[in-house]
Amino acid sequence: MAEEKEKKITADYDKVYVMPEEYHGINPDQPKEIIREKIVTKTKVIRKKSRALPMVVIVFLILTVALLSYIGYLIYFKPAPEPEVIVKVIETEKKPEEIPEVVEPKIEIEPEIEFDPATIKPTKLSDMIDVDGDNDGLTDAEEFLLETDYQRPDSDSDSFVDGVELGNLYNPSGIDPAKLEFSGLVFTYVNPTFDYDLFYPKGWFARSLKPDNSEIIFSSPLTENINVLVLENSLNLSLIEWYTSQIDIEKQDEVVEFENKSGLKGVRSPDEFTVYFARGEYVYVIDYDIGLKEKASYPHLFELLVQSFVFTGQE
Ligand SMILES: [Ca+2]
Ligand SMILES: [Ca+2]
Repeated sequence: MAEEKEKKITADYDKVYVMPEEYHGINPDQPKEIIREKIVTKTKVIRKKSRALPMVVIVFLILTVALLSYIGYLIYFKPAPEPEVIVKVIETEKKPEEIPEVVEPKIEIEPEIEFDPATIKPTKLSDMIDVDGDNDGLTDAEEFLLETDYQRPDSDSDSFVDGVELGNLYNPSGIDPAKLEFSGLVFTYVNPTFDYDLFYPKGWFARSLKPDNSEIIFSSPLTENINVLVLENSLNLSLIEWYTSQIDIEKQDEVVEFENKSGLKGVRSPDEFTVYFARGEYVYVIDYDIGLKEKASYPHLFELLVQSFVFTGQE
């Protein structure tokens, strides 16, 4: 029995010996257990190798697939390069040091003009009269309102020049009606509170600035105004007394008195822009305001108000 086993092992050995080289190196003279153990060990190694081979192939395939996937990713999903225009913008962008320095415009400040009394414009009304083309005593602006011929001194050919006629409250634009108050060229303003009347030219507007009618403004088309104010004179001073009490004592010799066409005595201011009348406990002031204008367009119409001013009612 043992011999048969040994023959069989020997036969197996012969078979093993012609097996692949993995079985080389087994000494047939070694004890059979050792030979068997080596054979078993080698067989396990071969089996391990036979199992490791597919794993290598699988890993190789996985790596290959991964590599191909990465290549595909690089080909199809590689981020696009930044647009060239951005690069150009960056290239053309000026460096801070290349930005030209901003030069602020120089502002020339005019020196303040020192006040010099010698340069003051003349303040006397008679020195500031506007254009009077035909030299008839009415400015061109006044002749427009009075419908006279600004190129003919005697518009109605009655031998009286236009300015003289107006100054005497006559109609300079026609013989009939001769009186200015009936000509339609002027209106009569009646103050119901302080009892006075006066003429003012058509085309002007009369307006009370205070509820008690103590301040009336007559507005012209050329932003010139005539104001008529009523002031308190509670001491019932005469006009001269009241006026001199309002001005510096050294100027009291300059008081200019006059009498208007109604026979009313008044006082003119030295600059001729203001006239004063007085009655009872009130003083009446007629003031010509030309604002900032250098020429007075309506000086003779201002005189119309002054000359036509009259008190009404009882004192
Ligand atoms: Ca004239
Ligand atoms: Ca005339």
